[in-house]
Amino acid sequence: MLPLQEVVLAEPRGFCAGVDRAIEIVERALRKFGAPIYVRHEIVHNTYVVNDLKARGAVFIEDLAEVPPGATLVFSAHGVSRAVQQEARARGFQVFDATCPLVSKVHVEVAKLAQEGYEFLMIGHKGHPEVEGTMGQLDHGIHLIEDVDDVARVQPAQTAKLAVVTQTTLSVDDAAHILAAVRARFPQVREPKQQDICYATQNRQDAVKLLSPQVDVLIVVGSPTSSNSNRLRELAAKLGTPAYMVDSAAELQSAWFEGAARVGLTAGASAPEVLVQQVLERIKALGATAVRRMEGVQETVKFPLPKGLRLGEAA
Ligand code: 0CJ
Ligand code: F3S
Repeated sequence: MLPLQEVVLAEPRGFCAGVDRAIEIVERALRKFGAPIYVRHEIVHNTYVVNDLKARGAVFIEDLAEVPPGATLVFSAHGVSRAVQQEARARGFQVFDATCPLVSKVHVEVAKLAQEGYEFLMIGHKGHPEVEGTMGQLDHGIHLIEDVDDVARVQPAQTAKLAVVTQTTLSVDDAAHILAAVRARFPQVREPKQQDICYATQNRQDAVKLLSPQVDVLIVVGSPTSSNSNRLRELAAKLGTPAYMVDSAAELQSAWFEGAARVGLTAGASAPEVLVQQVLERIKALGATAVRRMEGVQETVKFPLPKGLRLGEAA
């Protein structure tokens, strides 16, 4: 059996521009207005990030009924429905919207096409907050598609004006497969000019595709609730590489590395680099001697902060 030798770090991995911005919004709100800052849903799906912000005075809630009058409220990176926006406005909260601009773009597209009379198919995972937020841009006329069977089952009221949108953090390959079934059944369907799956999801999956065949086991740092992190683990497994997702270094099991010479290491878009480094140290302690960074796309995307939280702005 080969001893553990090398850890190969995926590139890119970890935080995307939308996650950076969302966390910074909560941090700046805490600094500017003081605790408590209410956050609707986990700001991003990561246990470490959420616990860290909790310790600094963020209060995570699911229902706006839990927010007291006069509070400052942040919407999570995954976005919210119109109903949630309206309720927040009606109750007079000071709101900072940390919805990723790439999710907001999908919301705007849905609202615009709905005005033109379009009905929608949304490819996504049931119960995911992004899906609830995007579907919740409309009162009706948006149908959830989770798989190819749903494509066969869906019954739009009309098909002349039908558009398809997707969650931003899907498996690129699964989404393409479902989209092919949508096109086959509804050849006239209108598709986004640029796919709704975001650059960060695409890049992290591309990196895992390159890395998986080079390693004997792949570790993904990410929380169980994180869609994009789960997709990375799943992708490696589909490519035949044993893959495990961990929320922290403490979850690593030495048995996973038995007979493995090379370990791949990546992180979902919501998983902080500090956790990657802790996982790396643990794998080194198990015997890995070399660390290599794979070549990969350099991401330069950066999103502006919302008004009221920008540097140099008057209070
Ligand atoms: O939905 C998003 C705008 C992605 C946010 C970053 O990732 P995460 O793990 O919080 O969310 P997903 O479950 O959507 O991957
Ligand atoms: Fe936005 Fe994609 Fe990150 S939608 S929050 S850039 S995973």
